[in-house]
Amino acid sequence: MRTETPPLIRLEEYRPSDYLIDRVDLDIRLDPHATRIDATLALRPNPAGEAGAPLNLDGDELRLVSVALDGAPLAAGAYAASPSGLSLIDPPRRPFVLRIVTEADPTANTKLMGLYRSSGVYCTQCEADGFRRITYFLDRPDVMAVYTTRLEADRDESPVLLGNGNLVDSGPAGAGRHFAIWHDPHPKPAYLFALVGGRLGKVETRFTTMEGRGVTCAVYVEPGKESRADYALDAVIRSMAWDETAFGRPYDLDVFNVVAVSDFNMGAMENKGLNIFNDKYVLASPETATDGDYAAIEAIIAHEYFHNWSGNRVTCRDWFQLCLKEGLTVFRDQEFSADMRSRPVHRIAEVRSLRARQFPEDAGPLRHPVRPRAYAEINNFYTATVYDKGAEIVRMLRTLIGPEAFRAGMDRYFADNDGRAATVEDFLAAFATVTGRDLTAFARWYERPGTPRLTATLAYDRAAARCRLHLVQTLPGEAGQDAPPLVIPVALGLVGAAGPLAGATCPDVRDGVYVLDRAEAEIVFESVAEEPVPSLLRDFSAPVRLDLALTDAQRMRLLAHDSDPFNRWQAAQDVALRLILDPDPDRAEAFAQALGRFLDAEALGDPAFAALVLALPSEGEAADALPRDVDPDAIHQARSALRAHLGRALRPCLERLDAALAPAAGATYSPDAASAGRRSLRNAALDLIAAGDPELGAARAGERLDNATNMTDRLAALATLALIPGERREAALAGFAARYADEPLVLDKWFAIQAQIPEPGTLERITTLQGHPAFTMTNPNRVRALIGSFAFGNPTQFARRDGAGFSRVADAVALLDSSNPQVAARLLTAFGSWRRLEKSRAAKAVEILNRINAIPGLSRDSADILARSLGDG
Ligand code: B3K
Ligand code: ZN
Repeated sequence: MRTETPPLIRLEEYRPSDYLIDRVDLDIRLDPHATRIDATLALRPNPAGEAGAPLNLDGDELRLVSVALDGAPLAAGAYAASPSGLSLIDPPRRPFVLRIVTEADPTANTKLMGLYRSSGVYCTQCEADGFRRITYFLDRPDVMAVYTTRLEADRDESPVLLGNGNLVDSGPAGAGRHFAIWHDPHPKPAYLFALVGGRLGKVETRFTTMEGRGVTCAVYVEPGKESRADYALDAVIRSMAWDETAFGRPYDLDVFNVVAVSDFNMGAMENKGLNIFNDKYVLASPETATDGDYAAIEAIIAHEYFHNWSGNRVTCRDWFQLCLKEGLTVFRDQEFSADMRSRPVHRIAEVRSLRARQFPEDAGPLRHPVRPRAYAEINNFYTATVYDKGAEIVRMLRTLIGPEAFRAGMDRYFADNDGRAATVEDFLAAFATVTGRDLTAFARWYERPGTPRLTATLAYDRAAARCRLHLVQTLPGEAGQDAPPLVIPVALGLVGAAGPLAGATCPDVRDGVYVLDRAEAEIVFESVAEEPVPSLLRDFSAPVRLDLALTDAQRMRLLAHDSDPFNRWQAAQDVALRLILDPDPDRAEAFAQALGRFLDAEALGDPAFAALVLALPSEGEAADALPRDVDPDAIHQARSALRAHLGRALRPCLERLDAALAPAAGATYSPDAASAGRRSLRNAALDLIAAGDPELGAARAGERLDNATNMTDRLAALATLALIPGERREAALAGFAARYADEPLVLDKWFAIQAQIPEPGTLERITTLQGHPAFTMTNPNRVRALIGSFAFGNPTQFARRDGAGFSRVADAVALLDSSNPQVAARLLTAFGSWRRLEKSRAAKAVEILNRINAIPGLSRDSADILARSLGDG
């Protein structure tokens, strides 16, 4: 068994680089198997580094062809080279020029890091440490250089040649080849380098910035799919306009290019002026993409574009500061989506995703602070904690200081750090400066792992018309009260029998927010005319778990009367969650009645919101509410029973909604939020009808599938049908596959739906699907659709008692680990919550994790996840 764990890199050991690189000139001759990279680096000793230190350039699986210093080949003894590094033993103590020629085989690069080919298109992925797979370099974000890139390729194979920055020259290069020279005037770290070469179609348009700069914006896709890029291009333009209005940030180059590729390890990458995307987050048509896909495309286009300021102009000093760009940019894309769509609906979606992904991570062995203090493999830290909890910290900061001061602080941050590699301290300093506040206590959010618990109790004194709210904060696993408290903004209000209690006053609450900065506090409300129900953590004002003992009736009062949409939704979720964890037919019936009243009164007024109210907490969320002995089968049964009950009890109401929300005959599809909301409620209604009466549901879903005019309705119907075993399901699945045989991204949806069927037969189904002609382990989207959906989205079958589900995922990891360690390691994180499973399942999980751990030559990526998952966390 593996005994060594990968070595750790620690924040406290950060030192500035001994050398800096000011300019990089690249001459890259693209070839499928022998691409030549001729790099000229203008280096100088860093005044902040150690004088006379050896120069150690990073490399990863590199093949060195030649190296020269100031024009002369280096003597053999003057340097040491290996695939993973190039060192100059005694470099000059003055500025010098290194010319390094390496050769790479992009076709053989299955890790999809560095330079690789995707369906014949040359592309790159350099974050976090992929540039060192192209040439030897100081591959760290605080080394920033100005890049000029000459690309040369066969004209037929790669008519399109794209680089960072602006195009400065292009033309024929002889022998059927051509070249393009790109210059990026903005100094950048190597992780933002990119190139693309290939046969691509494009859509383009012009945008004029607030500064009057004309920008050509283009989206490049597989030829023939250009019309599917229109929505992404529109999202680019809307993002550019929004960042100017909301944050005063204009674009800073003459071109902005987005390229879609079909083999990509994650969603997209913010390379300067040349964003490279997983095609799943670019291509959309009503026939192939759901409303959810359109929303995701809009959000990710925006996210990558917003990085141009939060990440590129101001970058990170080191990878421990990852949340500085990611948390902030997620916050920015969330605000953008909220402005483009319904703010409360979007907020609820954000919190659902936080609870589904970040809360379990924060409660398991893979937990880490938003700013980690140590890592073995940085690519394993692109986590929900860094991204989503990171965004929540920025949101809390805005809540604490108010929107005007927040905007002033952001302006200050950009002004003070433009062109720099910054830290979390630099970020907070900007806000401290503009507000005059001390943010040291607030900064603890970046350092303390785990989801805090906020326990609240309310006591009402009728005679005095006064109520006291007692609040206590605790962090999980905290011994005693020694640890300093966090600063928790608690947005709150009191709700009476007919609505918010307007007359109640409390001097500690400002603008509806109480700031809890102690372990415990009591706040007093006066002039409270009737016994209220507290509405706490409105709009989910802090990423904490709230313990507040309310009766179902009190929660239903919040659903009916709270002014805060988030807490109205939360109230229904809380009742449902309790009913899943502790089933009770009478209370379920009362819940159904309350939901019925809510739906009748409001569903058609805000269908998207109503659909969220109808969506019960997921099985994962129910598991997450339990400290130990999680039995996924019991949760599944309880949740299904509750859905069946609601489906029966609400049937007439759901039928009415179904009819009222039916699209007009001949109506054309539009992905806008209002139309999407109507579809989501209508499909949620059908799904609940089917839960209550599977026979009827299957017939209706079959009909909807046949008559659907868009992918949203078609897929929703298929998902409903997939839960109802029988001939009809199999025929529908087969029909869908035949219809979309040439659409890999649509087949991914088909793989995912089947991988999530909560039946013992699913494993066998997955075996069959792994042999499907459209499936391949070499494409990350396929792997995530089939294996990922099973591991992360099918709790009963993944955690089967016999271990066969764990085993299946382990086999996939074993198969993938050497060819694509990043995707393998990501799959392994599905085991993150094993400790809370009931004993027999937990024992199987450990057995299987140990089995993977024993594989000789396991990647650092997987070894790191295993070491932490099996450690004492
Ligand atoms: N910054 C990239 C993620 C890079 C992941 C490296 N393993 C995409 C994003 O967050 O915008
Ligand atoms: Zn990002």
